[in-house]
Amino acid sequence: MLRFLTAGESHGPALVTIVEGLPAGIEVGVAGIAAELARRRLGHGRGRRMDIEEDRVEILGGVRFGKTLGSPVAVMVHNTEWPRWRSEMAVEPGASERPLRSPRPGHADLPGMLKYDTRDARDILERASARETAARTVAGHLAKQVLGEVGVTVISHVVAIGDVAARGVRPGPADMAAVDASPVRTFDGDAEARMIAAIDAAHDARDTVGGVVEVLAYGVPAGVGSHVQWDRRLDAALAAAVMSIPAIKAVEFGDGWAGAAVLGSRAHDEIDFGPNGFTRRTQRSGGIEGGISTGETLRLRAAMKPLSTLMRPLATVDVVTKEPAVAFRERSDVCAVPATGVVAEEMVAWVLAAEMMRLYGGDTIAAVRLADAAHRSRLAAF
Ligand code: EPS
Repeated sequence: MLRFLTAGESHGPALVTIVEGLPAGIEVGVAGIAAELARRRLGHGRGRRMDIEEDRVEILGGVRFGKTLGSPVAVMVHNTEWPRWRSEMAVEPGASERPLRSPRPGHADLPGMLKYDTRDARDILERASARETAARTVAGHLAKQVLGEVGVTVISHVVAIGDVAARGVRPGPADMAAVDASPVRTFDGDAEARMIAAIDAAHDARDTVGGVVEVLAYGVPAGVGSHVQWDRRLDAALAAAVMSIPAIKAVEFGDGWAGAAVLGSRAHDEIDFGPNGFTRRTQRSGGIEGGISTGETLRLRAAMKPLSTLMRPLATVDVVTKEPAVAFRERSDVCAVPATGVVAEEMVAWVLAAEMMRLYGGDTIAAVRLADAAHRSRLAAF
C-alpha cells in the first residue's frame, strides 16, 4: 500500500513529507524534487513570496546512492521565510502579539476557529495554507517516478482563468515544456494574453480570480480501479484527491457537466476493434467506465474558486467583540490556477501510482515493471 502524510505550517521551519510503500530501486534525488517544486511556483498572479521562497529540499531517509531502499522516504522542504516568523510561530510557550480575529469569508479561518476553539485565525490558516501543496508535490514527484517506469505520463494545463476559456486543444506529453513556458500554463496561445489580462484586471481591482485546470494521464492501461466496491472506483479516488486541493470546488471527468445535458446516444464512446485492440470513436468518458480505466487517455477537470484573501477585504465579524469588521489581509496571490494545475497533476499521479501498485504489488521497481508488462500483454492478447 502506498501512502503519504505531510506536516508543517506555512511559516513554520519546514514542510515534511513521508511516503511509504515505494518499491526499492527508484531513482530519487534532490535535483529532481526541486525541479518539480519549481514547476509548482510557476504562474502569473502569484504573490511576492514566490520570489523569495526557495523551496530548499533535504532528503532525510529512504534513499541511498540515488535510489529508494523500499523504506519510508522522508523529505523536508525548508521555509526560507522562517527566520522572519520565528517569534510569531514559536514552538515554545507564549502568546501571539497580533492575533487575527476577523476571519476571511471563504477561508478555513472561521470553521477552523470554531472547531479548534481558538480566537486566533493563525492557528488555522498556517496549516490550511496552500503552502502545504509543496509537500504534496514531493509525494507527486515520487509517484511520477513510479509511473515513469510503467509508461504513464501525467500532465496538466489551464483551460480557463475567470471567464476567459481556452479552445479545446489538448497537449500531449511532449508539450509539457511549452505549457510550463506559458505564464498562465495554457496550451492555447490565443487565450494566453486574455488570461493574463484577466489576472491583471483582478490585481488592479484588488480582487482575485479563479479558473479551471485539466489533467491528462497518458499510458494508463485498462483495468486500474474497480467497479466492485464504492471506494475502489478510480474516478472516486481521483475526485477525492483533486477535491482535497485548497480552493477546488468541482471536479469532472471527460465531458462531465456537459454530458448531463445531452441524450445517451451522444454521451458515450462507441467501441471498435482493430490491430491496436479495442478503441473508442470519441473521448467523452474521460477514460474511466464503471470506476475502471478503459485504456484511453484519462481526462479530468477541476474548478478553482478565486482565492479568499482579498486586498479589498470582505465583511466579517470580530470573533471576540462580535462587532462587524473587515477580514484581515494576509499577503496572498491574485491567482494560483497555473500552480494548482501542477498540484492536480501531483494528486492524480499519486492516485494512479497507488492504484497501480495495488494492482501489481512488488517490492522492487523491477518487479513492478514485470507485473506491468504481464498485465499489458494479457490485455493485448484478450
Ligand atoms: C498562501 C499565501 C501566500 C502564498 C502561499 C499560500 O503566502 P504568504 O502569506 O507567505 O505570502 O505565497 O503559497 C506558498 C507559500 C506556496 O508555496 O504555495 C495562503 O494563504 O494559502
